[in-house]
Amino acid sequence: MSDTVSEIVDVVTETAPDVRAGLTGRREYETSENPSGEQMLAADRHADELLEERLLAVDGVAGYASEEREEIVESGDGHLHVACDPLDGSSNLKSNNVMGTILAVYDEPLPAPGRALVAAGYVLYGPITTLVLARDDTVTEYVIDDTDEGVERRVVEEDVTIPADPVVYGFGGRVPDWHDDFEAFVREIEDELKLRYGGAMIGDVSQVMEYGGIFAYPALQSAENGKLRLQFEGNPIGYIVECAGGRSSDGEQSLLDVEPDRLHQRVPVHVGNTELIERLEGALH
Ligand code: AHM
Ligand code: MG
Repeated sequence: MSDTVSEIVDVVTETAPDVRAGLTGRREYETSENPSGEQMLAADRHADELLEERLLAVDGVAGYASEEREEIVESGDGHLHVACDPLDGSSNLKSNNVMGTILAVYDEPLPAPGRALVAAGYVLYGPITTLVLARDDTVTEYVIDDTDEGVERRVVEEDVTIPADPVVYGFGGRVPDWHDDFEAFVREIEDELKLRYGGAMIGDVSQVMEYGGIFAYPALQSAENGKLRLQFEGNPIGYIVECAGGRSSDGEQSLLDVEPDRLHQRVPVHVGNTELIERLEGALH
Protein backbone atom coordinates (compact mmCIF):
# COMPACT_ATOMS: atom_id res chain seq x y z
CA MET A 1 0.00 0.00 0.00
CA SER A 2 1.45 3.41 -0.92
CA ASP A 3 2.33 5.61 2.04
CA THR A 4 -0.36 8.11 1.15
CA VAL A 5 -3.06 5.43 0.96
CA SER A 6 -1.89 4.08 4.36
CA GLU A 7 -2.10 7.56 5.85
CA ILE A 8 -5.58 8.11 4.42
CA VAL A 9 -6.74 4.81 5.91
CA ASP A 10 -5.16 5.75 9.26
CA VAL A 11 -7.00 9.08 9.23
CA VAL A 12 -10.34 7.40 8.51
CA THR A 13 -9.63 4.85 11.26
CA GLU A 14 -8.79 7.54 13.80
CA THR A 15 -11.79 9.66 12.80
CA ALA A 16 -14.33 6.82 13.11
CA PRO A 17 -14.64 6.98 16.94
CA ASP A 18 -15.06 10.77 16.71
CA VAL A 19 -17.82 10.42 14.11
CA ARG A 20 -19.48 7.81 16.29
CA ALA A 21 -19.16 9.86 19.48
CA GLY A 22 -20.53 12.89 17.62
CA LEU A 23 -23.80 11.17 16.70
CA THR A 24 -25.35 11.79 20.10
CA GLY A 25 -27.01 15.17 20.08
CA ARG A 26 -26.80 15.60 16.29
CA ARG A 27 -30.05 13.91 15.29
CA GLU A 28 -31.85 17.07 14.17
CA TYR A 29 -32.18 18.19 10.53
CA GLU A 30 -30.39 21.28 9.23
CA THR A 31 -32.19 23.96 7.26
CA SER A 32 -29.97 23.55 4.15
CA GLU A 33 -30.01 20.56 1.74
CA ASN A 34 -27.07 18.63 0.29
CA PRO A 35 -26.19 18.90 -3.46
CA SER A 36 -28.54 15.99 -4.23
CA GLY A 37 -31.44 17.94 -2.74
CA GLU A 38 -31.69 15.77 0.38
CA GLN A 39 -32.09 16.92 3.96
CA MET A 40 -28.89 16.91 6.00
CA LEU A 41 -28.54 16.11 9.65
CA ALA A 42 -26.13 17.95 11.93
CA ALA A 43 -24.34 14.55 12.13
CA ASP A 44 -23.77 14.53 8.34
CA ARG A 45 -22.11 17.95 8.50
CA HIS A 46 -20.03 17.06 11.56
CA ALA A 47 -18.64 13.88 9.94
CA ASP A 48 -18.00 15.76 6.69
CA GLU A 49 -16.09 18.55 8.41
CA LEU A 50 -13.93 16.16 10.45
CA LEU A 51 -13.00 14.16 7.33
CA GLU A 52 -12.37 17.24 5.20
CA GLU A 53 -9.98 18.82 7.68
CA ARG A 54 -8.06 15.65 8.50
CA LEU A 55 -7.84 14.16 5.00
CA LEU A 56 -6.70 17.41 3.41
CA ALA A 57 -3.91 17.55 6.02
CA VAL A 58 -2.41 14.36 4.51
CA ASP A 59 0.48 15.10 2.12
CA GLY A 60 -0.39 13.59 -1.23
CA VAL A 61 -4.13 14.27 -1.00
CA ALA A 62 -4.96 16.62 -3.85
CA GLY A 63 -8.61 17.15 -3.05
CA TYR A 64 -11.58 16.16 -0.91
CA ALA A 65 -15.07 15.69 -2.31
CA SER A 66 -18.17 14.55 -0.48
CA GLU A 67 -21.83 13.88 -0.92
CA GLU A 68 -22.53 16.77 1.45
CA ARG A 69 -20.80 19.58 -0.48
CA GLU A 70 -21.24 20.97 -3.97
CA GLU A 71 -17.60 21.56 -4.87
CA ILE A 72 -14.31 19.69 -4.48
CA VAL A 73 -11.99 21.22 -1.89
CA GLU A 74 -8.55 21.28 -3.51
CA SER A 75 -5.30 21.29 -1.54
CA GLY A 76 -3.01 22.66 -4.25
CA ASP A 77 -0.74 19.63 -4.59
CA GLY A 78 -0.89 15.84 -4.16
CA HIS A 79 -1.75 12.97 -6.48
CA LEU A 80 -4.71 11.22 -4.82
CA HIS A 81 -8.30 12.39 -4.90
CA VAL A 82 -10.55 11.37 -2.01
CA ALA A 83 -14.34 11.10 -2.18
CA CYS A 84 -16.43 10.29 0.90
CA ASP A 85 -19.97 9.64 1.91
CA PRO A 86 -19.35 10.84 5.47
CA LEU A 87 -22.50 9.25 6.93
CA ASP A 88 -24.20 6.76 4.65
CA GLY A 89 -27.70 5.90 5.78
CA SER A 90 -27.89 8.89 8.10
CA SER A 91 -31.70 8.81 8.04
CA ASN A 92 -31.21 5.73 10.26
CA LEU A 93 -29.93 7.98 13.03
CA LYS A 94 -33.43 8.91 14.20
CA SER A 95 -34.36 5.24 14.67
CA ASN A 96 -30.88 4.40 16.03
CA ASN A 97 -29.97 1.94 13.29
CA VAL A 98 -26.82 1.15 11.37
CA MET A 99 -24.83 3.75 9.38
CA GLY A 100 -21.42 3.97 7.78
CA THR A 101 -18.67 6.12 6.33
CA ILE A 102 -17.63 5.34 2.75
CA LEU A 103 -14.12 6.10 1.47
CA ALA A 104 -13.00 6.18 -2.17
CA VAL A 105 -9.39 6.97 -3.16
CA TYR A 106 -8.87 7.76 -6.85
CA ASP A 107 -5.65 8.49 -8.72
CA GLU A 108 -7.45 10.74 -11.20
CA PRO A 109 -9.22 14.07 -10.67
CA LEU A 110 -12.94 13.77 -9.97
CA PRO A 111 -15.32 12.88 -11.40
CA ALA A 112 -13.34 9.70 -12.15
CA PRO A 113 -14.28 6.19 -13.28
CA GLY A 114 -14.15 3.35 -10.76
CA ARG A 115 -11.16 1.93 -12.66
CA ALA A 116 -9.18 4.89 -11.27
CA LEU A 117 -9.70 3.69 -7.68
CA VAL A 118 -6.58 2.62 -5.80
CA ALA A 119 -8.44 1.81 -2.58
CA ALA A 120 -11.95 1.92 -1.16
CA GLY A 121 -13.46 1.05 2.17
CA TYR A 122 -16.26 1.55 4.61
CA VAL A 123 -16.59 2.02 8.33
CA LEU A 124 -19.68 0.38 9.77
CA TYR A 125 -21.13 1.92 12.94
CA GLY A 126 -22.92 -1.20 14.13
CA PRO A 127 -22.89 -2.78 17.59
CA ILE A 128 -19.12 -2.63 17.05
CA THR A 129 -17.16 -0.34 14.72
CA THR A 130 -15.50 -2.15 11.81
CA LEU A 131 -13.54 -1.12 8.74
CA VAL A 132 -13.69 -3.10 5.51
CA LEU A 133 -10.88 -2.06 3.21
CA ALA A 134 -10.21 -3.08 -0.40
CA ARG A 135 -6.88 -2.49 -2.10
CA ASP A 136 -4.48 -4.53 -4.25
CA ASP A 137 -7.38 -6.85 -5.07
CA THR A 138 -7.74 -7.93 -1.42
CA VAL A 139 -10.44 -7.09 1.10
CA THR A 140 -9.57 -6.97 4.81
CA GLU A 141 -11.95 -6.54 7.72
CA TYR A 142 -10.76 -4.75 10.86
CA VAL A 143 -12.29 -3.89 14.21
CA ILE A 144 -11.71 -0.31 15.35
CA ASP A 145 -11.31 0.07 19.11
CA ASP A 146 -11.08 3.39 20.92
CA THR A 147 -8.80 2.54 23.86
CA ASP A 148 -7.04 4.57 26.55
CA GLU A 149 -3.85 4.21 24.50
CA GLY A 150 -5.51 5.57 21.37
CA VAL A 151 -7.45 4.21 18.42
CA GLU A 152 -6.51 0.64 17.46
CA ARG A 153 -7.22 -1.17 14.19
CA ARG A 154 -7.16 -4.96 14.51
CA VAL A 155 -7.49 -7.43 11.62
CA VAL A 156 -10.45 -9.79 12.05
CA GLU A 157 -10.42 -11.29 8.56
CA GLU A 158 -7.42 -11.16 6.26
CA ASP A 159 -9.03 -12.04 2.96
CA VAL A 160 -12.77 -11.40 2.85
CA THR A 161 -14.58 -13.18 0.01
CA ILE A 162 -18.29 -13.37 -0.67
CA PRO A 163 -19.59 -16.88 0.20
CA ALA A 164 -20.38 -19.00 -2.85
CA ASP A 165 -23.90 -19.94 -1.69
CA PRO A 166 -25.99 -16.76 -1.54
CA VAL A 167 -28.47 -16.29 1.33
CA VAL A 168 -29.77 -12.69 1.48
CA TYR A 169 -31.20 -9.95 -0.73
CA GLY A 170 -32.13 -6.32 -0.18
CA PHE A 171 -33.56 -3.89 -2.75
CA GLY A 172 -34.22 -0.16 -2.33
CA GLY A 173 -36.93 2.05 -3.79
CA ARG A 174 -40.70 1.68 -3.51
CA VAL A 175 -41.97 -1.51 -5.20
CA PRO A 176 -44.61 0.27 -7.41
CA ASP A 177 -41.78 2.50 -8.64
CA TRP A 178 -39.65 -0.45 -9.89
CA HIS A 179 -39.56 -1.27 -13.59
CA ASP A 180 -41.45 -4.44 -14.61
CA ASP A 181 -38.31 -6.34 -15.67
CA PHE A 182 -36.62 -5.63 -12.33
CA GLU A 183 -39.76 -6.63 -10.44
CA ALA A 184 -39.94 -9.93 -12.35
CA PHE A 185 -36.32 -10.63 -11.35
CA VAL A 186 -37.14 -9.85 -7.70
CA ARG A 187 -40.07 -12.31 -7.76
CA GLU A 188 -37.59 -15.08 -8.66
CA ILE A 189 -35.01 -14.00 -6.11
CA GLU A 190 -37.45 -13.76 -3.20
CA ASP A 191 -38.28 -17.40 -3.77
CA GLU A 192 -34.62 -18.34 -3.31
CA LEU A 193 -33.14 -15.92 -0.76
CA LYS A 194 -34.28 -14.14 2.40
CA LEU A 195 -34.88 -10.43 2.77
CA ARG A 196 -32.45 -8.21 4.66
CA TYR A 197 -33.05 -4.48 4.18
CA GLY A 198 -32.00 -1.86 6.68
CA GLY A 199 -32.07 1.46 4.82
CA ALA A 200 -28.29 2.02 4.87
CA MET A 201 -26.45 0.71 1.84
CA ILE A 202 -23.39 -0.03 3.94
CA GLY A 203 -25.36 -2.21 6.36
CA ASP A 204 -27.13 -4.04 3.55
CA VAL A 205 -23.91 -4.60 1.59
CA SER A 206 -22.28 -5.88 4.77
CA GLN A 207 -25.01 -8.56 4.94
CA VAL A 208 -24.12 -9.59 1.38
CA MET A 209 -20.39 -9.64 2.15
CA GLU A 210 -21.01 -11.88 5.17
CA TYR A 211 -23.71 -14.25 3.89
CA GLY A 212 -23.62 -13.90 0.09
CA GLY A 213 -26.50 -12.57 -1.95
CA ILE A 214 -27.47 -9.38 -3.73
CA PHE A 215 -28.11 -5.74 -2.86
CA ALA A 216 -29.57 -3.21 -5.29
CA TYR A 217 -30.85 0.32 -5.42
CA PRO A 218 -32.20 0.02 -8.96
CA ALA A 219 -33.38 2.39 -11.66
CA LEU A 220 -36.87 3.63 -10.74
CA GLN A 221 -39.72 4.82 -12.95
CA SER A 222 -39.47 8.17 -11.19
CA ALA A 223 -35.63 8.25 -11.22
CA GLU A 224 -33.87 6.44 -14.09
CA ASN A 225 -30.52 6.55 -12.29
CA GLY A 226 -31.87 5.42 -8.94
CA LYS A 227 -30.72 7.18 -5.79
CA LEU A 228 -27.11 6.32 -5.07
CA ARG A 229 -24.20 8.41 -6.30
CA LEU A 230 -21.43 7.05 -8.53
CA GLN A 231 -18.38 8.81 -7.04
CA PHE A 232 -19.29 8.38 -3.37
CA GLU A 233 -21.30 5.13 -3.28
CA GLY A 234 -21.49 3.14 -6.54
CA ASN A 235 -17.79 3.11 -7.42
CA PRO A 236 -16.37 2.31 -3.97
CA ILE A 237 -18.97 -0.37 -3.26
CA GLY A 238 -18.48 -1.87 -6.73
CA TYR A 239 -14.72 -1.93 -6.17
CA ILE A 240 -15.00 -3.58 -2.73
CA VAL A 241 -17.48 -6.24 -3.89
CA GLU A 242 -15.41 -7.03 -7.01
CA CYS A 243 -12.21 -7.30 -4.92
CA ALA A 244 -14.15 -9.79 -2.72
CA GLY A 245 -14.87 -11.97 -5.76
CA GLY A 246 -18.35 -10.64 -6.56
CA ARG A 247 -19.68 -8.36 -9.27
CA SER A 248 -21.21 -4.93 -9.58
CA SER A 249 -23.48 -3.57 -12.29
CA ASP A 250 -25.42 -0.52 -13.39
CA GLY A 251 -27.77 -3.00 -15.11
CA GLU A 252 -25.55 -3.52 -18.15
CA GLN A 253 -21.89 -3.27 -17.16
CA SER A 254 -19.63 -3.16 -14.14
CA LEU A 255 -20.06 0.02 -12.11
CA LEU A 256 -16.30 0.45 -12.50
CA ASP A 257 -16.79 0.91 -16.28
CA VAL A 258 -19.43 3.63 -16.01
CA GLU A 259 -18.13 6.86 -17.55
CA PRO A 260 -18.63 9.70 -15.08
CA ASP A 261 -19.96 13.02 -16.31
CA ARG A 262 -20.44 14.97 -13.10
CA LEU A 263 -19.51 14.81 -9.44
CA HIS A 264 -22.94 14.19 -7.96
CA GLN A 265 -24.36 11.95 -10.70
CA ARG A 266 -26.52 9.03 -9.64
CA VAL A 267 -26.30 5.46 -10.89
CA PRO A 268 -28.39 2.29 -10.50
CA VAL A 269 -26.42 0.04 -8.12
CA HIS A 270 -26.54 -3.78 -8.10
CA VAL A 271 -23.83 -5.76 -6.26
CA GLY A 272 -23.38 -9.31 -5.06
CA ASN A 273 -22.48 -12.84 -6.11
CA THR A 274 -21.34 -13.00 -9.73
CA GLU A 275 -24.03 -15.41 -10.93
CA LEU A 276 -26.81 -13.29 -9.39
CA ILE A 277 -25.54 -10.11 -11.05
CA GLU A 278 -25.22 -11.94 -14.37
CA ARG A 279 -28.80 -13.17 -14.00
CA LEU A 280 -29.93 -9.66 -13.20
CA GLU A 281 -28.20 -8.23 -16.28
CA GLY A 282 -29.88 -10.94 -18.37
CA ALA A 283 -33.27 -10.08 -16.86
CA LEU A 284 -33.10 -6.34 -17.56
CA HIS A 285 -33.76 -5.26 -21.11
P1 AHM B 1 -27.51 8.83 2.28
O1 AHM B 1 -26.08 8.61 1.87
O2 AHM B 1 -27.95 10.26 2.14
O3 AHM B 1 -27.83 8.27 3.62
O4 AHM B 1 -28.46 8.08 1.19
C1 AHM B 1 -28.16 6.80 0.76
C2 AHM B 1 -29.00 5.76 1.45
C3 AHM B 1 -28.41 4.39 1.27
O5 AHM B 1 -27.60 4.08 2.33
C4 AHM B 1 -29.61 3.51 1.22
O6 AHM B 1 -29.38 2.36 0.45
C5 AHM B 1 -30.64 4.40 0.62
O7 AHM B 1 -30.26 5.73 0.86
C6 AHM B 1 -31.97 4.17 1.25
O8 AHM B 1 -32.89 4.99 0.64
P2 AHM B 1 -34.43 4.95 1.06
O9 AHM B 1 -34.45 5.59 2.41
O10 AHM B 1 -35.04 5.74 -0.03
O11 AHM B 1 -34.82 3.48 1.10
MG1 MG C 1 -25.00 7.35 1.16
